[in-house]
Amino acid sequence: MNTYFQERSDKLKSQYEAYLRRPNQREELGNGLFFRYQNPVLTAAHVPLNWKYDFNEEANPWLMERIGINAVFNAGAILFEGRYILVARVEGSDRKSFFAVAESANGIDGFRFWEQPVTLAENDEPDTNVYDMRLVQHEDGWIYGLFCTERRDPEAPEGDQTAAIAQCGIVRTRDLKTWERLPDLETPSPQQRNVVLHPEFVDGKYALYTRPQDGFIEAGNGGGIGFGLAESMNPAVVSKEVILDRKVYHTIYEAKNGLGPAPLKTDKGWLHLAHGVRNTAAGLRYTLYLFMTALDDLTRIIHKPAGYFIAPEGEERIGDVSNVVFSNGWIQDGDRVLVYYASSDTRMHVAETSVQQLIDYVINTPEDGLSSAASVRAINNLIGANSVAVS
Ligand code: M1P
Repeated sequence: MNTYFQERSDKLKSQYEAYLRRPNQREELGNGLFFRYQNPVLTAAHVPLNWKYDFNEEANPWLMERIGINAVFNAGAILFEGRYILVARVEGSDRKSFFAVAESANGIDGFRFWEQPVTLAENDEPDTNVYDMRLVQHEDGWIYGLFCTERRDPEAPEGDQTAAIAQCGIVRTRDLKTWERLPDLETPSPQQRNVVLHPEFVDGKYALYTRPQDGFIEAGNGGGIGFGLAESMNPAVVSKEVILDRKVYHTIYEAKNGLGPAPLKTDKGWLHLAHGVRNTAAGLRYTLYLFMTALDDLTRIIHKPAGYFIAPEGEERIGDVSNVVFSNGWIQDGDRVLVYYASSDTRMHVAETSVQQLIDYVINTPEDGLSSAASVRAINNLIGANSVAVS
């Protein structure tokens, strides 16, 4: 073995181990809603070296990367057999995404990918790209993974190689190792992204949150986060969608929105985490927001704080698609809630909070008054209440 190869191999391996063993520190003060952590929890640098390098010296004397990994983001999350599991969207340098499972003992650091990425069966119409899996432990006993499957638009002219059709692909598993592919979700809408399965039956049916959209990027007349029922998941057919959370002029969800992970059940209602998208001169800005729906009617929003819950900060603002935070996974462990969010379509982070904090936040934060005057009134109300409190 030549010295160059040996030294390079040793350095790559020790650098990789040191990176994976980095402890993660919680930020000191926070905003009272959640705590950020110092380091991202999962990045392209976590991808095992043997997914990228050929370690055969004869075949690869320069020990060069044979397969490039571009980013790790938008992970579904689940607590499974006491382990914190992320099913991440791993994107290669060829721009194709695939799923890979990573686990950690505490959910904060030490995430390691399993030996191999998920091998996803294909349906009759093969996927070109798959991404953004939402994991749900359903009361029927299966763990479902709902994800976006994307294929080139067959109607697109030859000169247009960007037009795509997005739909909801579905898999289910009991062990996160063997995944059964089910038919794609059927809905009345031309395209779907950000589809989420509700964990409980509703009137004996499967309940799905949808995000109907007219085109690949534009939600268009789709209107917002939708909701529909399906008799079965094999195949899953939603024949009627209602919009439960609409896009609204001059808000953080004026351009589009979409549900994040499946909602958490609390004694006050279902807690939902979603992303909202607004337009800016610098392009789209994605932030995360929360709302709560009634326990007896999943389509009735009972609390919705104004503005965002998490927005990109510092290095989170920069990446392949800058000014984006996106979440499709959170884990509740007793009262503790770990919110896994990706920044700028590049890396995964965690924010730590609790069910009690989230309930307090959604119930007691003023709603969006939808005008500057209403925002000033909300601040003056708070100043007034504070002056009574201190006098
Ligand atoms: O690039 C930001 C996000 O854009 C899409 O989300 P949405 O359909 O709500 O616009 C998705 O491609 C998502 O993966 C991506 O993070």
